[in-house]
Amino acid sequence: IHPSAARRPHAIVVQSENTAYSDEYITAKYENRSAEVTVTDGQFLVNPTVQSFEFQTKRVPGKTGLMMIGVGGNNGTTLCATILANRHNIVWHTKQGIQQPNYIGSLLRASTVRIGTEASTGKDVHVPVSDVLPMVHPNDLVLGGWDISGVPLEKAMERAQVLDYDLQRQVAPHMALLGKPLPSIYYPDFIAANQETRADNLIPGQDKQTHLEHIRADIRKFKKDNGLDRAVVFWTANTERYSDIIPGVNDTAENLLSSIKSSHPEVSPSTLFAVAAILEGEPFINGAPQNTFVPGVIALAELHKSFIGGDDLKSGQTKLKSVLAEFLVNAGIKPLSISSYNHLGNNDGRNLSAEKQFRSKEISKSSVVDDMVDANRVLYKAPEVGEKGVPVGKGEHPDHIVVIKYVPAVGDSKRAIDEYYSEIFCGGRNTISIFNECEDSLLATPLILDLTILTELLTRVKYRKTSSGETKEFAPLYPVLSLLSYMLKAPLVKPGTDVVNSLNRQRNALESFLKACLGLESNNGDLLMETRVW
Ligand code: NAI
Ligand code: DG6
Repeated sequence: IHPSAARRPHAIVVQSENTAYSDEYITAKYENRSAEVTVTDGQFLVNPTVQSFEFQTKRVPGKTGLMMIGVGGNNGTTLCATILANRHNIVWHTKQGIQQPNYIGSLLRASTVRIGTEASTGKDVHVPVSDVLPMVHPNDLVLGGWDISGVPLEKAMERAQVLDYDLQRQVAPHMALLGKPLPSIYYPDFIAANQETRADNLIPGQDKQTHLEHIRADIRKFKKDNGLDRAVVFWTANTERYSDIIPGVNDTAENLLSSIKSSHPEVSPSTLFAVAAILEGEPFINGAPQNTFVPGVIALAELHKSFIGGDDLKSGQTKLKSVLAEFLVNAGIKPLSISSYNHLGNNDGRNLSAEKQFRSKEISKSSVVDDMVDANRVLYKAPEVGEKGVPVGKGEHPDHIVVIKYVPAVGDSKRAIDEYYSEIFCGGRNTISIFNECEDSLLATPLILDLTILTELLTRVKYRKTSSGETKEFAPLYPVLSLLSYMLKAPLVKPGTDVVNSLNRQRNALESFLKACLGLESNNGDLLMETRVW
């Protein structure tokens, strides 16, 4: 079945006094159950808590655009070409035979969620995640964006060397209709010097305020020309170096805006794009590892109630690590070292061969086991407690190294090699080695789609707390969309809250949230109470 043929407006209807449907909204009551713990003299006093919420989800997704920064790169062109292949139902020949387009690798379109048990048989019922709430279909996204390289998209797809020739050949005329990327901003200091030869499609001048206004105008024009309700702005351009966080420059919304006015050198292109999207009230997602979201950006997003999410697509090695490290630690096995190597030969690898850009990637790839280690102080010693009870250092941690090398010959087909070396029972040792080989951009593209579609959905969800008895107006969610964490290596979260890296927990959070919007309980599913009792 062609994916769009399977579209149904109301695949799931919840019949409960907690859930109401109108033409415009799904409104659901939800009780958030948790526990508050007080630790005194080695004792944990646990008080169960309940907080009541009401969620209101606008039922009809608006017409949605995806504006990619770096649209002419491997991810950008692969995304455009594969959507076009799906939209036009293009099939192509490979040496294995005929290949159909599909959305394999997309959590939303290719994975399912358990919604309950069948009334007559008691068997589990699973539905595609994309059926839980009304979501935009990827085929319906309007595509566009910017690139510092002015190569037309059908040629840029060829340059990427990701897709089979027969698909490239057939999709090229459709890609040509998307035209040339919009000119972009290039501040050479932020990406590797080896990218300079690509930079031939630039917004003129060096004035950052003018650049900001230009990008804002591009977003407005794209929306107007295509009759869009929403444009998700997505950074899938080269990894930048980290920006220094400088008091007075990028630490508050006000300082950041005035640094843009004075063209301060520490304002990166990605930060400028994020500010443009926020000021236009459109969501901004960062698919690369750099710290685009300096404190001033987060503050600006809060001020404008505009949505942001990031950082860095979690496509292969790190995704596996966020499962394996948790499996080991939760099994009571103690990883002593995790050594991760990878080499690749695409333009991303070339950019990452420069030290500062590699450092950004190293940071995002390294943080992924921290919360699992912190959660198990049986295996790993807690930090020493210093004066006034303040912890000193981070406590015991496995050795963790990340190496990336640029090997042009392998192109987009990244090789990742990992060794997990662990302590087991009574002094034993366990070594797990993994070799993973895969086209990087074919892993990344479905994540860009999931992030875009989920983000659009989350802009349509509003909530109010009802515990206090007063009925307040429905409000939008908090601007930092930490619910997107499943697809991201270094999830951006609400300042002051903990990052969750475990892939399982990230998926549970997302599933639970989607179900909560329908008034469905989330956590009882795996308890399977009926199978535990007579
Ligand atoms: P790529 O190098 O093929 O594409 C990046 C594109 O960005 C290039 O066309 C370049 O000309 C353009 N660009 C650079 N600076 C720009 C600017 N200021 N404005 C507009 N365009 C600009 O890289 P690829 O493979 O598409 O990856 C994109 C990003 O996604 C990289 O930062 C990479 O680290 C990140 N990423 C990729 C993953 C993957 O599996 N492919 C996974 C995780 C993250
Ligand atoms: C080399 O590490 C290139 C990177 O862009 C990665 O391919 C990308 O960040 C995906 O990383 P991971 O760890 O999820 O496979």
